[in-house]
Amino acid sequence: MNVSAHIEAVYAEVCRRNPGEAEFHQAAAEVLESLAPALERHPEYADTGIVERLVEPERQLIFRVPWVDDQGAVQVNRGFRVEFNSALGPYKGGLRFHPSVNLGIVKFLGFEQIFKNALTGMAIGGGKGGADFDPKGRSDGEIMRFCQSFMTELYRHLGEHTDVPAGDIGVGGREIGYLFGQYRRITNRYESGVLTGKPVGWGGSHVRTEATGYGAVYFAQEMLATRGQNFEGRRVVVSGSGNVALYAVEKVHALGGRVVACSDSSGYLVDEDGIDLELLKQVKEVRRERVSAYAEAKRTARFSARGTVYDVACDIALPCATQNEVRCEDAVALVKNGILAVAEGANMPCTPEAVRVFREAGVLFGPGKAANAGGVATSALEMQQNAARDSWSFEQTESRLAEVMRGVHAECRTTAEAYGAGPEDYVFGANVAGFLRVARAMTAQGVI
Ligand code: NDP
Ligand code: 2IT
Repeated sequence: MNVSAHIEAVYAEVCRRNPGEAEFHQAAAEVLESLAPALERHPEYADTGIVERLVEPERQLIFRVPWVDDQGAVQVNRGFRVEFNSALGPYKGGLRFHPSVNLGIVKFLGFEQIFKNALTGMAIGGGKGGADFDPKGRSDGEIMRFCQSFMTELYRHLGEHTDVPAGDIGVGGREIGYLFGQYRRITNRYESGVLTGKPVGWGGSHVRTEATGYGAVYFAQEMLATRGQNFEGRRVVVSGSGNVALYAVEKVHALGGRVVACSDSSGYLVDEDGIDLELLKQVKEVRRERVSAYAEAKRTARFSARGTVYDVACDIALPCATQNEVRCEDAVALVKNGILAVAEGANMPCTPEAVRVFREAGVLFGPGKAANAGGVATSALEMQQNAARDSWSFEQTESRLAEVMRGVHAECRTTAEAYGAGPEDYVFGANVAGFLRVARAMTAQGVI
């Protein structure tokens, strides 16, 4: 079978075997479309079924999560952990708590994670998990009981050498704390490295909170530098206002750019003075309110529940909310307004049609598996510190993060060129570079 027919057959089988999992099909298609040149150069990977094995998770867990709410009513959620690939190290990837979570979403995230983690050059495999639990409006007590019930099932599948979760949408330091407490209680082990994203002071790493947002901005900075440009004086739009978005805003401002808009699922906020990060953190992190509360507190800002944040003209866009939030028409609007670069802080925020629009317009485009790799890379640094019972300074950790992001950026470009594309084809470069590293390890370890 020729290489293209082989890839098409694998994709057809992914769709047949995983019916209804649209996001997983999308993520698989995007990677598979890049692989022909790599498989032509390495027929041994085709011969040993590497691609067929890569698209099938090593293990998929689905479990009941019963808990009691503040009214005394029993609630039942569904928990997931997809342990996708452990050729390079223990399964590593976040947990997402959001009502939209289902098996297909966890699989798309877990699949992306394999290549992202490989790109960092660190010893981490790929996995992802979560639950269809909606944390919005829940009390601290409800969040704690939910996390305890979730971990009461999940703990048996985890371990610092087996599977190491972290946060994602709806899971931050508070949730990681409750999850860790329950793991410690059940196992009677202080196994620091079993979860990352722990608060600083009891095993957490400096910079992990900031890492994904900072990393995405570093990645954008590297892309801009190849064209002799930078953030200085640039108008920037960031979508979302959660963990990734907040620290993307912080780093853009530190580099002399001005973030004029951000959003949440209820609408978007424009502040031409530049987003006041202290106020935004107060609204989102302390009060856990909607971004509209920012506009109520600051007169120069306006909130809109209609349209999208991408209607706001900008030089650089950092989508940091969720999958498929940047549609074709958003990309067209951004291009019309003269956008230079897009770096995905979220996982798969741009639809394939939007990516095509950026590519055809010559916009620098950093795909999530490269641009947002700073979060998981810093998780791996947290694991290193835990294993050594050590704790590094903020500066030391941030310089390691910056080094990893420079490395990921360079790897995308050199691999893209080496496999016959232009150096600016970051999508192709990221997919091929991630694939090659995993494929090498899988081949060496035999058919398992
Ligand atoms: P948070 O829960 O901290 O924030 C999520 C933000 O995105 C919120 O502003 C939320 O708005 C918005 N959002 C979520 N779902 C939707 C939706 N369906 N429609 C519109 N807006 C939505 O999550 P993170 O910041 O951690 O994660 C953001 C993205 O970054 C995700 O794609 C995640 O997978 C990715 N990522 C996260 C990493 C991390 O280290 N945390 C690492 C790498 C990638 P609202 O509050 O209204 O729901
Ligand atoms: O998508 C991601 O890379 C994350 N949510 C972070 C994973 C991690 O293990 O730190």
